[in-house]
Amino acid sequence: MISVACVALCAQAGDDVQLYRNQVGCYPQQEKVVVVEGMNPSKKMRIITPDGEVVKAKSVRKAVSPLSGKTRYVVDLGDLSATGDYRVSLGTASCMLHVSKQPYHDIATSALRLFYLIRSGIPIEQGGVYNRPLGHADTHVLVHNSAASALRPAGSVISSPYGWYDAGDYNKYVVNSAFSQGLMFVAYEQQHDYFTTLKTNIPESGNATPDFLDEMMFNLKWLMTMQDPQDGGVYHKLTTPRFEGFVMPADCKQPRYVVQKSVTASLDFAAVMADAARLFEPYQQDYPGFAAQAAAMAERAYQWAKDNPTAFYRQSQLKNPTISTGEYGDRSAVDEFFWAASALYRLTGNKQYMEDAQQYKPKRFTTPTWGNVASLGALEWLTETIQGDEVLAFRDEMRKQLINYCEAAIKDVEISGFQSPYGNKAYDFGWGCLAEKCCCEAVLLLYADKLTGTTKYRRYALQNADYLLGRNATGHCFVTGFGDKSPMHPHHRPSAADKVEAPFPGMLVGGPNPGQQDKQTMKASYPSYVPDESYIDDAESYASNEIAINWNASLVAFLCWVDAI
Ligand SMILES: [Ca+2]
Ligand SMILES: [Ca+2]
Repeated sequence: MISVACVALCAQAGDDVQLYRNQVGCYPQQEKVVVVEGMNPSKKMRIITPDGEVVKAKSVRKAVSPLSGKTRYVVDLGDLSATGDYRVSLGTASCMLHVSKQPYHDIATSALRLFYLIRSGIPIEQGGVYNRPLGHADTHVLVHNSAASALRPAGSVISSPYGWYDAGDYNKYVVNSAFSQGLMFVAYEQQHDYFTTLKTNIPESGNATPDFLDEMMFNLKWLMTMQDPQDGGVYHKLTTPRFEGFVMPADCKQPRYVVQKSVTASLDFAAVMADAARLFEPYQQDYPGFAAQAAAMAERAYQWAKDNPTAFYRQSQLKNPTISTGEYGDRSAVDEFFWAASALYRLTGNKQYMEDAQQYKPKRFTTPTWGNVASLGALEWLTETIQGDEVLAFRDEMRKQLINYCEAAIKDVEISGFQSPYGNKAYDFGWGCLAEKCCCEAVLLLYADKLTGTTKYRRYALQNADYLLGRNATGHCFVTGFGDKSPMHPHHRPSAADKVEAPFPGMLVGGPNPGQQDKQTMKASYPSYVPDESYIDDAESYASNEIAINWNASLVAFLCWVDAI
């Protein structure tokens, strides 16, 4: 809810003409829309084609934002199917729209390559200006008293190297990294040919395994060390007691711990190891024995979760030392049980997993998040490789749920403020919304097309790309290193500490978040409380400008999929 005073102020601020458009680029056949603020563009907008021809816009529609009360105009530029740069001008404002055959290739590749740049426990030597020495070897990690077991009492030392740094910080969290991999595995399976040939210039680019899987393996190697070999339970995270300052990895000195085993970490681990066991099967040459080992680890972790179904991670109960880093807490493991049982059924065909999945299945399709992974479970059933009558019935149910979800998502596009499924409701905005809502919604739309053999939903998925890359109320392209107005100061420790002006490229920031949970600790103020404008490009803003592996995973799943089709 916004105040009357704000509406009046916002309405007056319209002297400047603003043009909002996708700053990265469009396909020749993609819908081309510019959103205008500050002037009615009817008859006054000029569009100059790459050949210098002046053409008229196809249509103009007025849209009043339910979030800010601002009046905007949604302009459909028309077909514009020739490749090249189109100049759009109105009053004193002008912008370029790039049309090309592979507009998303660079940004998609960069989003995936980001995972190389944030690898932990190795020196980065193929990162150009982002090269850095080894930090966080994690060969001397302490077992916290909350995680103690007979063979690993409190204070024992284990080795738990590699994996990706989670987000703006330097810790490694099982829940989030397993979720991130699960989400990217969905895209990998559905666009297999694309991913198997994609090169990302990483140390493993010369081997016989797709670079995508090599990158996944870098995190899987770490994940495997997070299972207690004695009982199969999985530590919730590997962490310092407190967040480090804004320093480089090599300068971090706090001790690192593994903490309490949790039901959610164990189940997410089980699901992603089951998926990995399947997906790495053909790549024994580079990773001998991995598939069998991952399958066995997955089943043990699942059994531990069945034996400890209420072992939720409770950070506030941890003492000596207390732990104050990201909690990734959860109150329901029903969705995690569903994902893990589904993935394990797919891997093993064991009826017990089918029965468990039936017990835990969701009633409707939801956008996947680290705390609610039910849809990752549903997608396990939607692949064509699972056979059998019982499976087909299950599959049909999940398919209906997905289509219902997609129909609801696209319902109001033709009256929306930015011509997109995402971004029209206040609840579209919150911590991590650009990933958890905008990108993940688009992935599900693309999935529905693939599943039903149509191209109906593709248009809407691309509209979310337009939103993400500049056609939104802030005018930002929300991926670092791309577009002409993108975040320069993400909440990301190495980007802030490395003395390189530009942040790591290919990072998706959290985005507009009216919750502003960080405002008390920031020197700067947010420009607005309006949900779709509550964003600030400030390194202190962890609530709107942080980066995270699950967010980049959704960007990879989305943009690589788009690039593939
Ligand atoms: Ca490779
Ligand atoms: Ca959950």
